[in-house]
Amino acid sequence: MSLEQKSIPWLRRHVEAKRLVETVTRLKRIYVYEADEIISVVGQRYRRLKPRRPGRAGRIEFELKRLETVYNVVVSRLRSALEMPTLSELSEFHRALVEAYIGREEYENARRRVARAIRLAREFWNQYRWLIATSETPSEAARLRKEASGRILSLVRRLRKDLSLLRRVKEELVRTHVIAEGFPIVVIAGIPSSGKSTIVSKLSTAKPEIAAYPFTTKTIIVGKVVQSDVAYYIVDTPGVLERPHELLNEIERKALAALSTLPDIVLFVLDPSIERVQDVNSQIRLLKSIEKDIIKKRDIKLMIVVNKADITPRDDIQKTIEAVMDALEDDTRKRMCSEPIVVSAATGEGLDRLATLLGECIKRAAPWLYGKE
Ligand SMILES: Nc1nc2c(ncn2[C@@H]2O[C@H](COP(=O)(O)OP(=O)(O)O)[C@@H](O)[C@H]2O)c(=O)[nH]1
Ligand SMILES: [Mg+2]
Repeated sequence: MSLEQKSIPWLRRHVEAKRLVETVTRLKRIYVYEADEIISVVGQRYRRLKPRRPGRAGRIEFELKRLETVYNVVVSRLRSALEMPTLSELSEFHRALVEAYIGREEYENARRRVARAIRLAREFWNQYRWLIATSETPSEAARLRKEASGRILSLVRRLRKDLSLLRRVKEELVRTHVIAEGFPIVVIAGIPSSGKSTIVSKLSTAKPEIAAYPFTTKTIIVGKVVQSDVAYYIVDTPGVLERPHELLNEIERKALAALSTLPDIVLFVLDPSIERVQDVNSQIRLLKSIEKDIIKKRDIKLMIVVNKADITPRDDIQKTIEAVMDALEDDTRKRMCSEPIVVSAATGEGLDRLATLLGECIKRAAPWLYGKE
């Protein structure tokens, strides 16, 4: 990492954003074949082949051609799977997603096994083509060709899991193309049912699934917000609860990956209403863990929203704000976009103001796009 990247956090994020864009562009050009697809392509090509010359030499040449076809199809398809980037080539977010999705080791091992299969296929081809070329009879050549094809295809069959894992990772990472335009990113956080998805849907183009029960955000939903002079993404996440990392499910782990690597601003939603699924103290604890692990570590901004003003007494709202502000460190208070904003995502109260303040804060958080103040 260069000196600038170390000393200027926003520059580091800018570099990360570029990396993310590049990876997605690259991934879009890669096709990862599943084992069965490779085997079926081999079959098709095989059937099209016809002997070109009569006689013994022609038959032997034909067997050689058949094996060469198997080898070429297999190796070219496996090579295209190997175009998947290594972990170190990925952006921090993509690495965290791979980790959340299948694990780093599993990913690297899958790539390694594909590389090994390519080497072995090449060895078989080199060894058997010589044997076939020098065989005494056409039937001997046919037997050798069968044996060699069998061995090469069995390499492919043994890669069944690895290839489908690489394919899944590719598809998963390509889906992040929505944020791969390099605009700044607001990640929304808060306990389940605090109104995160409702806020995302009101502020942006995204249509998140909104329901009266927790855990409805089945995947990470990204909305784009375009205001007169600023554009950014707002990323909805399922409630990342105060649970140890090992106990999080896949979607929660992905949410955590997004939350810990993407944001320029964290928009934290509090629910002080009677409907809240966790009390205000637990919500503050969640905010404190985000303060420690994300806001401070990544040197980013924080916006606090108190939602459900339509069903919460003014008094409770005020007390919640005081408790939250008390709990935050001085340094974090300085990082806040503004004072906490009181809104009702349901009625729309306060949302225009929230949008305006977020837009202004984005400009400060992303000087590479909007210039320094
Ligand atoms: N009364 C009221 N209900 C709200 C408000 N915002 C969200 N809700 C409701 O709270 C529930 C959970 O909202 P949702 O956006 O799915 O929460 P999430 O789990 O944080 O994404 C839904 O039934 C929403 O309709 C609000 O401002 N006032
Ligand atoms: Mg939701």
